[in-house]
Amino acid sequence: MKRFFVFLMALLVSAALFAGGRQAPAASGSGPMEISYPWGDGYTGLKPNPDAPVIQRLEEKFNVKFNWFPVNQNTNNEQFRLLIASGTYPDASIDWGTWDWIDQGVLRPVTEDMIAKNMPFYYTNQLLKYDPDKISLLARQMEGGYAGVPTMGINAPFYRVWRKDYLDKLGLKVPTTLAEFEAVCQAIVAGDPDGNGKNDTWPINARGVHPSTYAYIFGAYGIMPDRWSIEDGKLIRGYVTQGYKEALKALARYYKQGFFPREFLTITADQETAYYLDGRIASIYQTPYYNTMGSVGGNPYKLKQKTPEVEFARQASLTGPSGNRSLTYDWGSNNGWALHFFRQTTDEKIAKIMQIVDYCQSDEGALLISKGIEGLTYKVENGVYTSLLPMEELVKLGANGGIGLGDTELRVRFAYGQTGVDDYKFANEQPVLVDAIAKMNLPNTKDQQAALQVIYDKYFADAVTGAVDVDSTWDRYLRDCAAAGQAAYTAEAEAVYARYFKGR
Ligand SMILES: [Ca+2]
Repeated sequence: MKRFFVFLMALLVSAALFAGGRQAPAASGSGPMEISYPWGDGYTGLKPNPDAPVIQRLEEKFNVKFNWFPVNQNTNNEQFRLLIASGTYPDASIDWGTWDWIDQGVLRPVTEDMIAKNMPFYYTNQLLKYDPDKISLLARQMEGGYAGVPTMGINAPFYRVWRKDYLDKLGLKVPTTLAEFEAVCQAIVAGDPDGNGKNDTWPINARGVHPSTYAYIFGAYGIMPDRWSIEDGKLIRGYVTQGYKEALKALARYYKQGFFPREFLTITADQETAYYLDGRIASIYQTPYYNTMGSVGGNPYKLKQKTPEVEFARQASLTGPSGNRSLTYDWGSNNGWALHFFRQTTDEKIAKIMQIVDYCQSDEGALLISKGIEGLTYKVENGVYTSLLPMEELVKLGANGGIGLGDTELRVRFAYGQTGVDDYKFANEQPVLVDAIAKMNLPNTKDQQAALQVIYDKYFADAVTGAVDVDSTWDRYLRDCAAAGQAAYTAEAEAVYARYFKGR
């Protein structure tokens, strides 16, 4: 999952060690406001040059001077945390440490009014548009307001991409119901879509025990194992629902029929990619970050490079056994990233930083920090933006990174082109399960949660591989969960829900 988040934050700030060369401005009232802020490339930690033209434009526009905070929270998170723990803070940072920062008492809260006033673009076009119930904000409540401004933009719900050439070869259509899905998978297992004379194609991918890989089947039964949903007015963890039980039985059936590799519990991402690029896997279920054809890091793109004649077809959410469309998986309001303001940051600075971040979300600002300056770092022809320099050079000039607080359509277009925009729109049409309390911290039952996760994961593996029969062991599994503290865990979630979310 870490790789996903790093990818998610590709446009986001990371800190970089700034080795000098930049003069500190005078601390007079009329001079530029100094802002300590992490900046740099999310993958490499590369930092802009002292005279980077993109940075200078931002500084002039807002009458500020950036000082780079010395550690990268993305590529050196441990040291970043050590600095925070020792009382050395930037003025602001975009990172995933919200609940630790609350515990440590190092944050300054923000209010919704401050966000609406200083970040009108983000507030209207991102937060209210993609998280209308403001779950991501409510999950960050602390004394005096909210513990930062949540990352929220176009969501990236998982969907399935089929090898359309394989379906065509076997006379199959993209399934629209769960029953059709199983029939298509059976036909692929029994067939030879790649024509190598062997029945050696898996219809779907599967890797490890994390629910995201299997969300298509969990969602068909209306639940996500690792999310809280509301049943009869009560919070319930997906792992102990009847829907989960039914989904496990389906997965056990899929495993038995050879729908995915036998070694799915231990398979590495690299091995899965190798199978896919060898034509051994007929469909993958992923976020558009990975499965849009515009994503050069994604497997469909890599396969098309290797085997140009492949064709792809997207699968919309299936109609499940209840007649409802399957829910799918995303991080949307359930993501851990936010813009934080630290203890010493003044009200004036908070407002200014909010305005800068908001500008960088707008089309004009996103163009500046993503692509840089026309003629210097990019050109536009027929609506297509082309970078004029290698990535490392762009970063040095201040482009290709900077500040980002969630994807906008323009950011998606810059990253993945029109095909990416189309794929994101498709993904956003799929229904998702919104966690009732998002990533809200439940600190009083940490031990129970750790013990329960061990039980959940073991039962998942045993059930899917057929080591245990689900029908005859389900009650024992629920008793094991009860003995490990499921009730206390749920009660804490209930209390948090009642206090912070219910009726808001
Ligand atoms: Ca074959």
